[in-house]
Amino acid sequence: MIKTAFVTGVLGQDGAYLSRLLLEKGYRVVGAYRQSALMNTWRLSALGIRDDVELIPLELLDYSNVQRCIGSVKPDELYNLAAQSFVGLSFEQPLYTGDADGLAVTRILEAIRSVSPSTRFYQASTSEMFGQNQALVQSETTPFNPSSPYAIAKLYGHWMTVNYRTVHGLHASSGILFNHESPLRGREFVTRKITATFAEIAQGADKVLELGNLDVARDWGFAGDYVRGMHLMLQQDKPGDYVLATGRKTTVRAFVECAAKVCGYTLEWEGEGVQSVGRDARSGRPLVRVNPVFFRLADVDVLVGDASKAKRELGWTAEVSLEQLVEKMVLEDYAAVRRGESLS
Ligand code: NAP
Ligand code: F7E
Repeated sequence: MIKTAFVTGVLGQDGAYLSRLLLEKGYRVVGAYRQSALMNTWRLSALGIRDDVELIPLELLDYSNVQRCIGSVKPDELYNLAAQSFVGLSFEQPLYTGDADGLAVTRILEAIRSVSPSTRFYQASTSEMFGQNQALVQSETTPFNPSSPYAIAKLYGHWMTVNYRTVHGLHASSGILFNHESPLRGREFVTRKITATFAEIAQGADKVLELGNLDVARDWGFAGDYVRGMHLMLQQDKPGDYVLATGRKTTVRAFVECAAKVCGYTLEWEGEGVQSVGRDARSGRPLVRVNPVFFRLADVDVLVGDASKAKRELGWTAEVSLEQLVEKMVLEDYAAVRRGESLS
């Protein structure tokens, strides 16, 4: 029997990698995108699966549309990846973020309960839900303390997933994923901003990379590893909540140094805080500086995850190291610039 998977947010980074994985496993993949937006399928094309995913429009803010789409497909598995996923923007668009990232989860769960109760459900939850917290490493038992509208909306979606699991008996799982990146990452996120800008600088662009807080630390993994974990969660007899993370902490500053190194630069830092400048050690040319525009109204200093439950119960671990990830991202951006493409 061919299984059907329904993937919301199919045109995003994770939607593309997850769809490829599911197609490789023989699934029929129905991918939902938001009709109001430009239908930008570049990520599906980059992975060579543009024509293999059945694309349907879905408006997550309209319950009748959500119910009709789920009722007509009746998928075996539904992965809810759609979201306004940029934390910085959520301070400017708190209501939309609350609707798309929070209430929309309830619309999907309610539709599943009403018209397709045997559908297994995956919710894309996030390490941002931990916010500023006392734990050195965060796991499924660490208390949440969200500090952005994005994190608060996601926490609501997380608890509704738990609620529909316990109250209505749905097979509903929540993946609490730490940052995961790839060459398909949007350029608004710090990792891709860094790799794309260095790829341009290394090929002659007269640019200086402008960043916000260089000293925040995140746990960065490769998106291709994380979508394996999503799929594994829905193959378990019982649903649950799982942290996916590498367990390694890296500052933005260290990520920049690593990307610069792939391009043949060694960075030397001078100045503190907003005065920090990173210069090419050989020429003295400034390559990185701080611009306070990129500081958040509230940020989280450090996030690093403990994925031992996922390892124990799912057999999941992150396989790609930070160095391999950075190299992969820089080299793909470098090759695209070389081909004369403007980077997406
Ligand atoms: P992404 O690249 O931003 O993809 C999200 C997708 O959701 C985009 O294609 C976007 O469409 C779509 N979307 C936004 N608002 C929508 C709406 N109202 N209706 C329908 N679709 C909408 O994000 P990602 O990195 O793949 O992340 C996937 C999910 O995991 C997100 O829910 C994110 O919050 C969550 N997450 C990500 C990470 C990470 O590190 N990547 C970590 C933890 C959790 P447009 O392209 O049209 O905007
Ligand atoms: O920021 C700092 C910034 O925007 C990472 C999403 O996928 O992961 C992602 O959210 C850190 C923050 O990702 C710049 O302040 C410094 O502390 O790449 P980011 P994010 O906010 O961690 C989580 C897990 C998700 O769930 C989200 O959906 O880097 N930072 N300078 C900067 N960030 C950006 N974007 N740009 C800068 O110039």
